[in-house]
Parts: sequence; C-alpha cells; structure tokens
Amino acid sequence: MSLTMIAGASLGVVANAADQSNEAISPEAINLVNEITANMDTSTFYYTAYDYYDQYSVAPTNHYYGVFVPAGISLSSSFSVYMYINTNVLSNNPTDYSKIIISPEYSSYLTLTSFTSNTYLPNCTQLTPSFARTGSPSLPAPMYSYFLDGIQNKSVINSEYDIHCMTSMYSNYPSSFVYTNKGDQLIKCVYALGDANRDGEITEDDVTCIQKYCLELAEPDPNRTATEAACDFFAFRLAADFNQNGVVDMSDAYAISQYITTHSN
Ligand SMILES: [Ca+2]
Ligand SMILES: [Ca+2]
Repeated sequence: MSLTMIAGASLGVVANAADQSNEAISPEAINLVNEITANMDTSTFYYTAYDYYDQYSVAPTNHYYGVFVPAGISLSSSFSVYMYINTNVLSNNPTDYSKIIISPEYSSYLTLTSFTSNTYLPNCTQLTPSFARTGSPSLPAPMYSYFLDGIQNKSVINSEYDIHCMTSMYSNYPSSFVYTNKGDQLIKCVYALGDANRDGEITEDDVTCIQKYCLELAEPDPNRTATEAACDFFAFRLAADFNQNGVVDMSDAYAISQYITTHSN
C-alpha cells in the first residue's frame, strides 16, 4: 500500500464519520490526522531493541518488568518463574499480588515469595509467580508484567540502563533473561509506559512512533534475529499501549500528546 493510499484511507475514516454525524469529528481528531500527514515520510521506523537503554534518562511514567516466552520453548503445563529485583528499585513490599498483570493467554496460580537476604544476591528480592497455561499462545508471547513501583523517586537510579541492571540476576549486569524451575530461559524487558522508542523520555517522537506503527510503517530492526525482533515487537506494544487497554492505536498517540502537554511546564 502506498503512502498516499494509507493517508487516504485514514482521512476516509474521518470523512465517513462526518457523513454520519458532524459531532463525530472532534477538533482533536482533525488535529491528529493533520499531525499524522505532516509527520509522514517515506522512511519506516524500527522497533527499538528491547535491551537497548538510554544511558542518561529515566522516563517519568510507570515502569514495568515484562517477561516473554521466546520461540522454540515448550513450557510445561505448570511452572514457576524466578526473577530478581534489587530492593532499591521498589518503594513497597513486592509481595503485593496486584502488581502482576497476567497476559490473557495464561492463567496463574500465584505463589509470590520474597526474601531480602539472599547470600548470593544481597539486597535482592526473589519473586516467584507460578503459572499454568490455559491456551496455546503463538510463540513468542508476553507472559506477564510486573509493576515496578516508585522508580521515579529513587535517587540511586539515573538511567533506564540502571533499572535493567537492578532487575538482573547478575549484579550490575543487564541480563535480559529470567529462568523457570524447569530450566527454561525466558526473556525479560523493562519498559516505561509511553516510551515507545525506548530512549528514556516521553516526547513527540513517541507519538510519531505510534502513529507510524498504526499506519503500518514500522519494521523490525534488520540486525535482530527473528526471536529478538519478535520480543522487540512485544516490548514496543507494551510500552506504546499508553492507556493499557490491550491494543495500540491512535488513541494511545493522542493520550501521550495530552500527557506531554500537561507535563510540559
Ligand atoms: Ca521516548
Ligand atoms: Ca491502547
């Protein structure tokens, strides 16, 4: 589909809405379409690598720790996942079950445990959610995400890279893996809501990034493997779903625009 056709299709939606009711077109919607066409160019954007982190910025929105199942792993029907989080990252006791968001294709029998005096991982908390699969997700698939409460208020955290290190099984090393009690290796990512391009800031670039995704102008990084690219895609979708309703669409781009306007002082 050419860019002209995509733009025409997008504008056509608004035009059809106008036929049905003048009230269907809000000034915001018109501005959004105008903004999209102004921002459009012939270049695609790439899904940024899930393990790429800006060295100097911490996005001012909520952070999450996501866990993915890579392609080629056939998980047993019931298993546990071990993830480690330096307690400096958290503001509250991480045994709060409500902090975990389970992907729809998985159910969970949560047995969340924690301890803070691990001999090998001092100052770390082990979180052990146990899962049972109810469906057959097309792999790779995101399995769950965990709310990292209070990151923005932690003086010891100066960058997205720091957060990645502090949620790693290896001290000061940004491991991108978590493990199950069956020996399987899963993939983790840390993402900030709305930071679609994963540069540690919430800017108009994120708005444009989501708009391009909605217009099918996004592509995986050509330097990534198929598994890495699939995880990049899911990490992008989790970060870009600003209103957390399970889909990435223009309403997320608009919501981020509103956020930037509200927080621009
Ligand atoms: Ca960003
Ligand atoms: Ca959304």
